[in-house]
Amino acid sequence: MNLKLHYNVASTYSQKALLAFFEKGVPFTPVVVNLQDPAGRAEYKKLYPMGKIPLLTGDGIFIPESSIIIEYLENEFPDSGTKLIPDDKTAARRVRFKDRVTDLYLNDPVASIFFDGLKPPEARNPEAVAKARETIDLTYAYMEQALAQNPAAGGADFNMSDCAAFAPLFYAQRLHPFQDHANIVAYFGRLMARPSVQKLMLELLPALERFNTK
Ligand SMILES: N[C@@H](CCC(=O)N[C@@H](CS)C(=O)NCC(=O)O)C(=O)O
Repeated sequence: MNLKLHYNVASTYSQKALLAFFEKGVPFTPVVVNLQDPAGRAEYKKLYPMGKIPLLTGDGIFIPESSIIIEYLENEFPDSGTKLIPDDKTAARRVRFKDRVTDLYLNDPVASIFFDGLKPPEARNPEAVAKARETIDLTYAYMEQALAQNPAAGGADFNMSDCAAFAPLFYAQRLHPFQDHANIVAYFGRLMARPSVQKLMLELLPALERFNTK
């Protein structure tokens, strides 16, 4: 099957899907989408009116939403690479819960801070940024405690929620640092050491350099 992943490497949710593909070792055709370019955005919205990346297409499939893409990969390629969603239903529910917490209460607020910082000072929304920081602090507290109970998280025990956590933590290093949370620091170190993350870095770092020098 020819799977096409529509994504941009700078996008956190795209990174989540990319990590899942790399962990599972499933081949795909990359289709780079540039939502910062009005023409690129308009063109992409013809394909997916919601205009969100990542999106997976292929023979008879059209799958938006990073977690749903990962569910699809796990269903179609259960024996390939890392198992990202456990077979055991209770363990799977716990992974899905961590995935939701990570997307909603870490990724989204980190993205709010990032995009607010790109705006001219008069267009910024300090109240929304303060609220985002409050949410991230609550998530850090939750993660710190959850990681204390599972020191193998992101290492020997790697799953969909770890694909979700890498990108927001990567950007949070600068936007809302977590160095006071020893377990998160150690967890991020385990994520950085994964071959899938190293492979992602090869594409991400040059893209970020281009972004910063524009
Ligand atoms: N819940 C979606 C979120 C996807 C999302 O928000 N992607 C961002 C990039 S990281 C996007 O496409 N933003 C474009 C926009 O909102 O206009 C998922 O998990 O895939």
